[in-house]
This record gives sequence, C-alpha cells and structure tokens, in this order.
Amino acid sequence: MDRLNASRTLSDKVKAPGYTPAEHGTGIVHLGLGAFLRAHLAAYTDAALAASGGDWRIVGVSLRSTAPVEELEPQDGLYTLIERGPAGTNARVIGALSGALSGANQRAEILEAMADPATRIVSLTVTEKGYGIDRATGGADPSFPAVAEDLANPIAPGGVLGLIVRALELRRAAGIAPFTVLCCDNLPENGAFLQAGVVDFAKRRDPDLADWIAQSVAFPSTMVDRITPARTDRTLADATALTGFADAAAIETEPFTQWVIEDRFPSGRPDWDVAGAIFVEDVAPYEHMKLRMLNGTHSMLAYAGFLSGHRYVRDTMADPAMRRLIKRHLAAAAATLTPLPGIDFSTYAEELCARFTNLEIAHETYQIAMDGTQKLPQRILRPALDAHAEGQSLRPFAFATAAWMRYCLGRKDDGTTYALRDPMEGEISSRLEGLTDDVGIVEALCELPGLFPDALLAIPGWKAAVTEILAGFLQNGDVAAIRSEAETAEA
Ligand code: CS2
Repeated sequence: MDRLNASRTLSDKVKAPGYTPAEHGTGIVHLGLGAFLRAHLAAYTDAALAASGGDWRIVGVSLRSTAPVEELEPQDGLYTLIERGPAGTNARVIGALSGALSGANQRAEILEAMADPATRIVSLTVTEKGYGIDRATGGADPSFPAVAEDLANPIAPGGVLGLIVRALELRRAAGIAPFTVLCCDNLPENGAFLQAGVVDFAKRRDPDLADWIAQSVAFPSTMVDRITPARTDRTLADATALTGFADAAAIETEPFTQWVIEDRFPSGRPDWDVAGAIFVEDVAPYEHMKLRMLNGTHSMLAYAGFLSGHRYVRDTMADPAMRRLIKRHLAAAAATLTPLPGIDFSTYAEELCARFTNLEIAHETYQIAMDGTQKLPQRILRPALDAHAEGQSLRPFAFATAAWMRYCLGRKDDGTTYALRDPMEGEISSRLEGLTDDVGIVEALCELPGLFPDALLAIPGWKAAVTEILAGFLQNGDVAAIRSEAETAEA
C-alpha cells in the first residue's frame, strides 16, 4: 500500500488541505510531536492557513523519540485527522506540519530551527511532567535529568528549558527578535509557569540574559481542550480506508475543540480565530474551569473507573454509580470557580457529560490515570483548598484522592497488577512497600515531597475523610466502595 504524501490524489472521502502546503513557510517550532499537537494546534493552524495564508507552518519536535519523525517524514508531514462523534465520522488531511525533528539525533537542527528568524512562535505540549520546573519554587529543577544535563552543557541542550534559553540567547546575539513561547499543557497559568522556569534557568547561566528574557519574551497563557485518545489499529485502518493510502501518522479525536488564548504575540501569529480560537485578556478563569471540571473529573473517573473494571471513559458513564460520582465531582469543581461572564457552569458540565459519553471515542481510563502526581495538585488538591475556604464539602475531592491512593497500590481486587506510570512511581512504591493499613498508606502518600499542600493537610478532617474512604476500598472492595460512595452522593 502506498504511503500518503504530497504527490497523492486523495479520495473524496477525506477533506484535503485548503491550500498548497509547500507554498507556505515555517513560522512555528512545536516541542512535543504527539497526538494532541496533531488534533489541536496543527488543526487550528491548518484552518488559518486555508483562510488567510501566511508562513505559519509548524516544525514538530519530538524531544526523545524518533518514531514521530519516521511516521511523518515519508508523508511530507501530512496526516489524517479523524473526528468521531455521535453525528458520524469526519476526516481531513492536515498540511500544517512542514517538518519533523527528533531530539534523539537532531539537537543541532532543532536549535537551528528555533533560532531561525522565520520562527516567531515556539509552542509546547510536553505533558505536565516534561518541563523540569519545580512546582514548589517555580524555578528550574536541577534534580530533573534534562535540566541538570543542559545546565552542564548549555550549548547543546536537549530539554525544554535548555532549548528555549539557548535559542533565545542565539537570537539575542544575532539581533533577531525573540519568539513568543506558547505553553499548551494542562497547567494553571501555564504561560507564567513556563516563563518563571525559563527565566530561572537562564539566571543560573547568565543573569543578563535572564533579565532580557523576562523583559522581552512573551509567554501568553492558554487553555486548550480536545479529548484525544491514543491511536489504535482502527485509527490507522480507517485512515487508509478514507484517504486511499497508508498513513502511519493518523490520529483520531472528538468533534469538540476549544482554545482560549491571551493575545500577546509581539512577532505575530496565525489567524487562529478563523478556526474558532478565542482571544481574551486573562485566560486564568477559563483554565480553572477546564482543569477543575474536565480534567479533575477525568482524574477521579480514571482512578475509580479503572479500579471498577472500566476500560474506557464512556464505560464509566454507563455505570450508574460512576455517573453519579462524575456529576457530583463536576458540581463540586464548578462551585470552586469564580463566575465567567457568558458561561453557565451547569451547561458546561452537561456538555462534558455528553463528551465523556461519546461512544465513538475509546479513551482509556488507564491513559488518564498516568502521571497522577503531576495532575492532582491543579485538578484536585487546589480545588479542595478553595472548596474548604468557601465552606463547601471536601468529600468529592477526598474521594478522588482516596481513589488515587488505592490506585497507587498497583493491583486490582482480582489480583491483577499494573504499572503506575508516574515520574514518582519508584518513590510511591517504596513508601507503600509492606503497608496494608489505610492510615499507613494515607500517611505515606501525604508525605510525598511537594505533592500535598501543607494548608490542605492542616485542614481538620481532610486526612480523616481520605482515610475513611480508602478504608472502604480496602475492606469492601473497589466496586462496593464506589457504589456506597455514590449512594451518599446527592442525585
Ligand atoms: C486527560 C486530558 O489524560 C488526561 O489527563 O484529562 O488529556 C484531557 O483529555 C484533555 O485535557 C482534554 O482537553
């Protein structure tokens, strides 16, 4: 079967790019060449290129793996984006990627692309754990391997902070205006978060450079949203059926997509608004809404759902006990938010339930359960603190936390074991070794460095609630514990 590439004539079952990709230069370097880039930023850029042109194609960078380069290079960066929803399947071929590079063997080329005057934006989706920023201090974390390596060898960096700082240094030395840095990961105030890490990393090398970055580089915050499960064989088979060619880079996603961005792009940006991106002064309230309602509920349902035997998010929505807990969590998360003009949080919650119910999307609870220590703070623990400050019940947040703790034990009730897949998995397992009692487990996990805010641990009743819920899991089994929690939840 021939591979998809720029010389192919596509079948009419798929929408081709509405422009000639090769006629548009590169304006963006994106770090993190995964499914989310392909379903979100690249799709918006593709629509912007079709509507108003410009040299805004994207060089995608995979920091460690060479696999995405092997998928995309032979296809001239083209790939099929399949949208699956209740109204059917839609597919388009995206032409926004102009190249793909891997940090495994192309570090010099990556820096060259970032330092190129044509590059006006460096965007990122490297997941919460990919930055090497210490959440407690906000600075670069020298215990993070890529940070340590790049501080030791700043001329040939391979990590996020090292690459951004070195590329900015090269631009400054050459008199080239800096690029705008656009963090697209699910972190609160993600622009300010990345800015603090980058400036601190630079300070450790050259305080003058750090000052220049702090003063002249824009780091707009952004809220990104599109549920994009890991690709399966069905994705690839459907891409072939739709395009008529083999496509090793295809991905699938839901029809819904949302992007709210602070409009601070001193060197310009694509017309992402034509594809529906919303530009606002302050993105924080949107980020909180999405992180706490969508992602917070996702994490809760991932742990509780996985433990009750549900492979996919859609299966949790079909389980009456889980559905009740999902609705309870959405309402509790909404109650921690400041009102957003024009947005009704209960309508947003209903839309989320509909999205979670999408039968065409096979989004694994095990996928979402990954990296809990990186997700819990902004999704569950901060909201718990705010709920407490507002005099609201801590119970839904304590339940999500207890479900995560139960999950950290690494085995289901039927004895099957699974990998935790968390950057702190080694530390979690060694702390839990030999522990079987609820109090011991809660204590051990609450003491993980940097995870639980002191203010939360100081709330009378917090640990007791988590311990009581965990005891239910351990004594009655997961399914029974979840059912009994749901019975206490208001309908
Ligand atoms: C999910 C997100 O895996 C996870 O942690 O909660 O990837 C979620 O699907 C996206 O943020 C949706 O926009």
